[in-house]
Amino acid sequence: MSNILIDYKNQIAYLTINRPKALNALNKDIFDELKAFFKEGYQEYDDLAGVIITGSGDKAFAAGADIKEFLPLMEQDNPPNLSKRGQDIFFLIERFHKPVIALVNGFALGGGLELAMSCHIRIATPNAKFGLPETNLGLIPGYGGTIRLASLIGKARATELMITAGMIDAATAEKFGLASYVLEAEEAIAKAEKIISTSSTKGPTAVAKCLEQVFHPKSDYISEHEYFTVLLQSEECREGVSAFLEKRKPNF
Ligand code: DAK
Repeated sequence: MSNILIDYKNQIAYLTINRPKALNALNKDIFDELKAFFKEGYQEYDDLAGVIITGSGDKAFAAGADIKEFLPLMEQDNPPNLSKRGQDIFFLIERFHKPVIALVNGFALGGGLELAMSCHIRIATPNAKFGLPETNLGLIPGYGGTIRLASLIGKARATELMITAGMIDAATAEKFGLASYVLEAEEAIAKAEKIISTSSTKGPTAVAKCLEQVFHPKSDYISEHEYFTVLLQSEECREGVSAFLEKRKPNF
C-alpha cells in the first residue's frame, strides 16, 4: 500500500491516509487500499484488537473525495457507480468485527467525513473541521453521509450543514455527538489506544456482537435476544461469570 501507511503495534493497526499535499483527498487508490485492508488484508495482523484511522500531516484527516478525479469520470458514457463503490467500502469498515476509531486531525469534509462516520468512534483534535460541502459542487454526499450524519447529529442539524455546505469546529462536533472527545494529538491517540486495549480484554465475540448490534443489526430486538442466548451458552460467558464469582480477572 502506498497511499495508506500501515503500522502495527500492540495489536492495533494504524492506517494513515498519506496524501498530505492534497489534504489527504480520497482517490481511487485510497479506496482500493481501504477495501483491501478491511476485506482481507487485516488477517495478516495476528491478534488484531482494533484499527485507528488518521490523516497524514496536521491539516487534514481527509478533505473529501479527490475532486480532480471527477471530471474525466463525468465525461464517460457509462461512468462507474462510484457512489455504490464508496458505500460498499465504508460498509466494510462499519461492519468490521473489531473497533475502528477515526482520529480526526484536521479537515474531515465530504468523503473524508463520510469515512470518519463509517468508523465506530471519532476522536478529534482541536483544529478539526467537519462538513459535507457536496452541495458546493452540485452534488449530495454519496458514501452514506446523508444517512449517517442525520443519525449522529439529528435531521435538522444534518440538513443545515448539508444544504449550506457549512463546517463545524471540533468543539461543536463534540457538542453535537459527532466527536466523542476533543483532545490534543498525543492524548487523542492515547485515548483511542486505551479504548481499543480495554475492549481487547473483554469477550471477543461479545465485543464483535456489540458492534454488529449497534451498526448492523438484523432487527434490533430479535438479534439482541439471539446473540444474548448464544453468548449465554458460550465458553466465553462461562469464563466471564466464573471469574467474577472467583474474584479473578477473566482469561478470554
Ligand atoms: N480533492 C482534490 N484536491 C484537494 C481537495 C479535494 N477534495 N481538497 C484539497 N485539495 C488540494 C487543493 O486542490 C490544493 O492542491 P494544489 O492546488 O496545491 O495542487 C491542496 O489540496 C491544498 O488545498 P488548499 O490550497 O485549498 O488549502 P486551503 O487551506 O486553502 O483550504 C480546504 C482547505 C479544505 C477548505 C479546501 O482545500 C477545500 O475546500 N477543499 C475541498 C473540500 C471539498 O469540497 N471536498 C469535497 C467534498 S465532495 C462522486 C461521488 C462522491 C463524491 C463526488 C463524486 N461521484 C459518484 C462522481 C464526493 C465528493 C466529496 O467528497
